[in-house]
Amino acid sequence: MAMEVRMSEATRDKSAQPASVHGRASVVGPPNRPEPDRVPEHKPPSGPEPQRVAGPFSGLLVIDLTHVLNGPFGTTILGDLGARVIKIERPGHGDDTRTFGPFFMGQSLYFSFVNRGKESIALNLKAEADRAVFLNMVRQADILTENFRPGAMDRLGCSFGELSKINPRLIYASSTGFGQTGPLRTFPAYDTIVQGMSSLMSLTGFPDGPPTRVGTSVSDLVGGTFMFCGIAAALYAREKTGVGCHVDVSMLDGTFCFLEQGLMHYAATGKPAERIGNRHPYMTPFDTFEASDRQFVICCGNDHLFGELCKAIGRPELTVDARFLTDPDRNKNAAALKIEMEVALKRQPAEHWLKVIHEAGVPVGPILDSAEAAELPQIKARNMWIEAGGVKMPGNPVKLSGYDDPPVRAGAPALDQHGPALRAEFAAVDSAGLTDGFHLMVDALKLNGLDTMYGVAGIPVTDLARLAQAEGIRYVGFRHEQSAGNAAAIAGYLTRKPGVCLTVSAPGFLNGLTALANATTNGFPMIQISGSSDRAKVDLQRGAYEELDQMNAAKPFAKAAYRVDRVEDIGLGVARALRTALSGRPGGVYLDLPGSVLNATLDGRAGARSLIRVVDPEPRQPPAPEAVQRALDLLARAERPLIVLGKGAAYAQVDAGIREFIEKTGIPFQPMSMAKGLLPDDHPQSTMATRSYALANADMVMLVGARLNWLLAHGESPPWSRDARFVQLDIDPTEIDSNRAIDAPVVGDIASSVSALLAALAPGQIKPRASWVEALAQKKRHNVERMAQHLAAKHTPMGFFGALGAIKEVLADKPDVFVVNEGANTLDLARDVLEMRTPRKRIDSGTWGVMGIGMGYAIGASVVSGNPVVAIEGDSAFGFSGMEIETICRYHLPIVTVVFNNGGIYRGDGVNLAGGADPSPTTLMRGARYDKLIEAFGGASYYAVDPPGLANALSAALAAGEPALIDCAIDPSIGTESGHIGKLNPRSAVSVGPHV
Ligand code: TZD
Ligand code: MG
Repeated sequence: MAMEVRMSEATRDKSAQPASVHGRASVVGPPNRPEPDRVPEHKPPSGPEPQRVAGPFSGLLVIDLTHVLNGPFGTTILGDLGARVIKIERPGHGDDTRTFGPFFMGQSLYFSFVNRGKESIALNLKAEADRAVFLNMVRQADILTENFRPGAMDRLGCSFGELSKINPRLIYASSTGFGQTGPLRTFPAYDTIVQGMSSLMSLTGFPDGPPTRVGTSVSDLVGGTFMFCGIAAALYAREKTGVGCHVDVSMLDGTFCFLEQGLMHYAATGKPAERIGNRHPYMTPFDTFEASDRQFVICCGNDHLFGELCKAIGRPELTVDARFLTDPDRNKNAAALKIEMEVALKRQPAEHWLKVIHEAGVPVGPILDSAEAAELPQIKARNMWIEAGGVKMPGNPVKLSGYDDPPVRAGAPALDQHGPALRAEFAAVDSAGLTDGFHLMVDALKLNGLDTMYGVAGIPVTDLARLAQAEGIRYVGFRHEQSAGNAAAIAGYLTRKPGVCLTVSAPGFLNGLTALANATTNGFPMIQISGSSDRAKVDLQRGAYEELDQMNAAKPFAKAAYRVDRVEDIGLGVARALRTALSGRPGGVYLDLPGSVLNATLDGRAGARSLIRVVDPEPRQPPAPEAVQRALDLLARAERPLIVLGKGAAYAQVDAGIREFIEKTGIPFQPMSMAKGLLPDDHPQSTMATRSYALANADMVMLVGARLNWLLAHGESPPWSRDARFVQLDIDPTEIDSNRAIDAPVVGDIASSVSALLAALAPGQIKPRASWVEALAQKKRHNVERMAQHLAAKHTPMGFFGALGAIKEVLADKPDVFVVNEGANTLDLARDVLEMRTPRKRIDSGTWGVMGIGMGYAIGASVVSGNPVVAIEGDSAFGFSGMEIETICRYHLPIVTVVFNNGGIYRGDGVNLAGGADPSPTTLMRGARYDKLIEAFGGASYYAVDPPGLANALSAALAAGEPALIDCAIDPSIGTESGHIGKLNPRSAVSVGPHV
């Protein structure tokens, strides 16, 4: 360490220096001029002001009601990092610190140091006109900060609760002396009070001296610092929840958690720690030492360094002195050691020792005064002594790569300097205090945390989409409503928050309806909001533009369909849609919004009052205790039990509980397609590789969020054993006995049911026979070996197994990748081959076996998670939503679409039985190159003809993290008609001709 700083005795007399001129790099710190009573007028520097610096928080608006030190310190960091900070001050007087010294160039440096770069407006929040400006600011703000005593903001009608009604995304940060709760909440606090009360003062100073305040207002500053941290955390949370929260930090909490060894000592011994001056409590020598001219610091953390130090100062014999052999010895004899060391140290000046000890590799440093610290080259090199508004002050301590950290910043504002401009900017836009259906719809969605919309714009919802985006809702625009609806549906499945799909009237509505119906069938929560035409014309069938009685058309296809007929009912409509979509078995809800309701106006206050924040939209529904007992009793009697996990179990997000029940009981489990990964596919209890044997031989089956529909052969024999008995966990009582007698129904939400089962389960109560477990294991080994042979096939043209083997390998170490899957052979074989390791990462054609979900699901999954997605698509399946490739490219989503191109539905070699020129009904374009499609939109294209080529393409595409499409040439002659469900495919017994 080249200690370049000169340690002059004092800069204390430098106040005689003339004040330097604004703008020159040589500006030196403030002269400590005694000030008369008069408060000098704050003069902002003339000339062009430096602009606000771009930073990670650029675009954020902060309404800063904090004053004095702790809050302003925190909001200055927000401003330094790019946020726009508007400081609201009392008219006439402004922030108290405007009158605090020291003054320089007419500015209070106390004020300027913690208010640089902010805008100032003087507002009286009790005056109607000022209040309107303030509330308009709040409507647009991201963050509000205040450091009044708890209760003061409530009295102004500006509590977190009140303000979040008009802006649910508002992050409201309160930094106070003692916090918003507890007996001292309303006590006045200043830094020294908190330093005293926190015990910081009792720990500061020398044992023989009095308790001492730390040399700066650390308790104040720590409050501001934690307020900044809280705001940053709340911003991150808001990204996920769409709503703001109340950040509550206090000076006492912040200081208390800084006490470090003071509290460790108390925790270890029950006695308070004592002041020990500059010494370290557990390391010696670690202290200040006297050289011939001044004190300096040595920090010696271990015995080795102590040896080096003794050598360097010419006292090697100290290392063998019994009093100083080890750190604990030296701790005990710290005073004696200090005397011994100083005998040597006092012979030379500090500068000498700094060099010599540093060269010996022992940490050492000078004790600088503030003038010397400010002039440290290190401080300069880090832009920590900057110029703002013509005065020198500390810079921004938070450096981020990729963002400028300029040495000259905008200065602190004069009181109300920006008042006129801000009043104009935030003049009551809705001067009549009006709102309308568009705004209320957006507010209602935001209030309930619905932060993303998937849709296609047009009459009459264009402005709704536009406004939603302007107000912070993420709008993802699609090419077809069905895909938008599918994206909303899968977002609902993954987040347990209904996905919102926005459609235009009649045709757009109908396009979206297929997705709504599919979501309902699958139990995914979603809300389709559709604009609709003039009711008066529709109801008399007068031929309105896009005329359709949408609400009634939607009813059979949705869990519920509602229409909002009056603008003041928008809040109610959203609340009903949200609760219906989420509660009980989740599903799709239709909400009809006539254009006339969207542009109807309403008094702003009445509008705000009409909104509903839905409380507990998905209430727990615990099962009856006797039902739980009955289920456990039955399972205890089983010899060959089997648990079947459905996507209801995956949706519940109680992964740990389900795993615990399965592992505690040792029952083998069979995951349904979308439940794969709930426990990893390579879990020893998984029967994934031996499904038919497990189904045929189980004597007791426990269904968890899985229905006995066609996907489980209606519970019939075969494939099930005729004698098997069933336990069923489901939230919907009408699901019980739907196909076969259920011996032990457990009706309740999956989370509550699983925890009730776990709570009532006695150790060892349930135990599958060893012979059952062994038989399954043996079958599994056999099938896994057989599968490995299929997968190793590397011939050209590729078969399904060869291609899937390549994909399996690439995905093996990427458990976070979503796998979207549709097709017939492509679906059935990929389900069997691709192993899933984490919950809810496989999403596919689901209950209906529907084609066309691919791109919508991929986009929805990517938007809500940010994770990469691999969509494995049959060539026919891909065609249903292929145009959304453009959407993927437009939003730069990390989605890799792999088209299994076998030239047709099931296979590519179908024959026209009439012998004509037309291709057969199952034939698609031979030699089509789907990879060329994505080139039109700037995505990455790959063409793979063999498994190694496919593996390379997929690895490269995933590594790039960009939209990509891989056309994967599959042998056209190897697919099976209808994949694994050929028996559901009726075939003419009469017609003749070759069947593939
Ligand atoms: N339309 C819709 C909406 N869903 C469907 N399931 C079908 C039609 C019928 N269908 C299937 O059940 S699978 C399939 C269709 C058209 C396509 C199979 O061909 P593919 O897959 O290319 O996607 P493979 O790998 O060639 O079998
Ligand atoms: Mg195909």
